[in-house]
Amino acid sequence: MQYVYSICLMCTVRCPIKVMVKNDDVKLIEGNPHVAGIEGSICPKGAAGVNLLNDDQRVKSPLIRTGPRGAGQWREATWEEALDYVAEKLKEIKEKHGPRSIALTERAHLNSHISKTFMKAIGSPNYFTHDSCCKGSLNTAFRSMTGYADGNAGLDIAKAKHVILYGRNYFESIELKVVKQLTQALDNGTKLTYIDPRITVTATKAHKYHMIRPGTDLALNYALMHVIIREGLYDKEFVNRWVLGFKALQSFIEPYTPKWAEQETGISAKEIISLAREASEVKPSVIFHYGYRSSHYTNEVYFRRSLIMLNALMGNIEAPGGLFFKKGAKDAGKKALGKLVDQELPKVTEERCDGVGTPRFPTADPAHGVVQLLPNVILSEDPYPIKAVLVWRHDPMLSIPDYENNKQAFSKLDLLVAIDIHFSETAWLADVILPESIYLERGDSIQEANGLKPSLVLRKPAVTPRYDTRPGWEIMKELADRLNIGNYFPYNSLEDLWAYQLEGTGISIEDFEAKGVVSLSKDPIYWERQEGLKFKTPSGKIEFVSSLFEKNGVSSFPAYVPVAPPEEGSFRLMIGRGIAHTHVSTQNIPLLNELVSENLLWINTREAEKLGVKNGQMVEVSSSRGTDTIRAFVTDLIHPHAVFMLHGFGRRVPVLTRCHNKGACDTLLEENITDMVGGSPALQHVHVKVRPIS
Ligand SMILES: Nc1nc2c(c(=O)[nH]1)N[C@H]1C(S)=C(S)[C@@H](COP(=O)(O)OP(=O)(O)OC[C@H]3O[C@@H](n4cnc5c(=O)[nH]c(N)nc54)[C@H](O)[C@@H]3O)O[C@H]1N2
Ligand SMILES: Nc1nc2c(c(=O)[nH]1)N[C@H]1C(S)=C(S)[C@@H](COP(=O)(O)OP(=O)(O)OC[C@H]3O[C@@H](n4cnc5c(=O)[nH]c(N)nc54)[C@H](O)[C@@H]3O)O[C@H]1N2
Ligand code: SF4
Ligand SMILES: [Mo]
Repeated sequence: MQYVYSICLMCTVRCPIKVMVKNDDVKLIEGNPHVAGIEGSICPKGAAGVNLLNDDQRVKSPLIRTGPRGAGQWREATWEEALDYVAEKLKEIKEKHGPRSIALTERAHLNSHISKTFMKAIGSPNYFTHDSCCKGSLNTAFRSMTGYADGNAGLDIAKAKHVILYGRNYFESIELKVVKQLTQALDNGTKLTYIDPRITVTATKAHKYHMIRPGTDLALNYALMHVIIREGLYDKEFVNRWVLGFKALQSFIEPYTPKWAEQETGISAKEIISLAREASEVKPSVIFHYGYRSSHYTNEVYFRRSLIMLNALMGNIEAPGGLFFKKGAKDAGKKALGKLVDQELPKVTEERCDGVGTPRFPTADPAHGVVQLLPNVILSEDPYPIKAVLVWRHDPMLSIPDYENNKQAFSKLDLLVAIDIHFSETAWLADVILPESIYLERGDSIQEANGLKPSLVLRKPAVTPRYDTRPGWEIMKELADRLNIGNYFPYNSLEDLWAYQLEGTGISIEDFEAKGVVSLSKDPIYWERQEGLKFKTPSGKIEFVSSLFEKNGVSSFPAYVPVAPPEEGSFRLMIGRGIAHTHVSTQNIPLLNELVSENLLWINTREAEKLGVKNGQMVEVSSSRGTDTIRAFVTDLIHPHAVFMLHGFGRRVPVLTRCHNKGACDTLLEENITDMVGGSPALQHVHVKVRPIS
């Protein structure tokens, strides 16, 4: 028996793992016992990695399309053939339409420095990640107030005395380490308040639960701030020293009283006042959780900003039990890992096709783009044609709202390439599928795990590939060589790549041998709170009135506009994740499919009665974009204005036999509408009608 320390990739939380291997086969996957906060723990998806390894419905070799798009007609190709094919097509397209007509989109991952380098080297500005669809508006909220992206911030749940969660369903949409911290904190007396139009598992752990009317959390927050400021409950010293624009907030929230918010949210004024008081009592060790998924409504960015303001009013920045900024190698006095993208690379001068970072969309993050705008750019060719899209570890067909529109757009391309492990909906439509080896079969770039105690973590191969697959970093290098930009990829092996990253750090790859991680700091690193906070805004403060917004003519405090309640007989479609699955990745994995094989439509008991819908009955759900069928779950656990389903079901790809056509596809029903300040799609903007069908 042999043990290999690595990093899980059954979801992108990336927990450190310990893999038990015998005769080149994986016997068991556990959490890495040496990592504080993990200590051997694993979630159901992480444990099912063994099952993914041996899944015979994975993509087993490079495939080139031979029939119409999406018809499932492929020919197996050698790697040389498939890579040559892609490179030739890319050259042709670049020649004819310019490098900007090539886009790449990916779920940000450990090798993203490679894909960014690839795009810069070919001269295209059109690098996208999934970020906008997950939390673009949170990212913008953070950058507008602190100068940092949300990914640079963290929450010290372990030491908090009161945690307030707005639909952050930790106990189902998990982050293993935090679930453990929160469980421990609850045992130690931490208070939990949970706000969601739906009673989730997390709600059942809370001391207080509020069934808020969907889409009205911003009203709640304005009223909380109203009470906190009126009663002088905020941290005056912190606010005086570090906040820019407090006075503007003070006059802005004047009309937003608890009585007003009661009408809007359905939460009583008395409850709102007592939440404001209770939270303030334990400041600064109180957390108004600002996430996670923030692709809900068109005013999302202002809701996320209001959450950061609440934290600042509590003075919890860089305080134990509060909000902190993640520290990396440099903060620990060490050299950071080398990244390919830090090389001298050609300057890309073209504007992004989604307009991000230009006057057309100045506030969203050009480092990620706003990927849900891509389908309509492809269709309209405005501002210019996009002819080729490379997709790596991402399924935009399902992760961008409006499935039929996506299908039209991606079908219009001259070249669609998917680097995936499964037949994703995007891969199914592609010209070429380049199958990646799964995380247990490959190594990747070393991870910088930044936080209060930064560390480095290594993913390394536990076993050899089961099929004719390759690691993504090798696929990109092979493509780069064929496009004559191979000089920007100075590695020929995983060891070379690791050596490139580690150069000058004083750390060698052998240092990972014993525990799979290298710690960069023994003690937590905090900034000094009196004078040492390092906000990257022009003022050096937390900007309630944002320079980024004001200089682009965007208001920091627009008047509150309620989201429209559904008309009689319609419902707002809410979506989310469950404990057994990762987005759209795991529905066909046998063990996880056995746990949850279809999604259900949560519908309020009284509303179901009005429609004649019985528990367990099949219903038709329809929106302005499409229609699908699903089994009803009739329950008192959901607000009457909304229905809810898990994301990632109702799959169309027939060769995924275990999940094909099981449940309904949320993407098919959603409208592709964007928060044009923050950058997230308003995934829950859509209203649906429900009708019993059997
Ligand atoms: N309609 C709708 N859209 C959404 C959401 C929603 O709820 N509804 N949720 C949003 C959120 S929060 C997020 S984070 C995004 C997620 O969006 P995605 O990143 O698109 O979803 P995932 O399921 O994480 O993974 C996408 C693809 O990665 C592939 N994959 C898995 N492991 C590997 C690997 O090792 N290598 C390669 N090459 N491929 C791999 C999977 O097979 C899958 O096809 O979607 C967002 N979009
Ligand atoms: N098991 C599992 N865990 C995961 C993931 C996964 O795919 N599977 N993905 C990871 C990723 S990328 C992400 S982004 C996170 C997402 O983690 P969460 O942010 O916890 O996201 P969701 O599962 O989308 O849950 C959204 C919740 O918001 C509620 N909600 C809907 N509308 C409103 C509203 O108007 N107000 C309030 N207060 N609540 C509302 C819904 O009822 C639902 O319970 O999970 C991470 N963890
Ligand atoms: S939360 Fe589960 S699936 Fe995600 S990385 Fe951790 S162990 Fe793997
Ligand atoms: Mo996400």
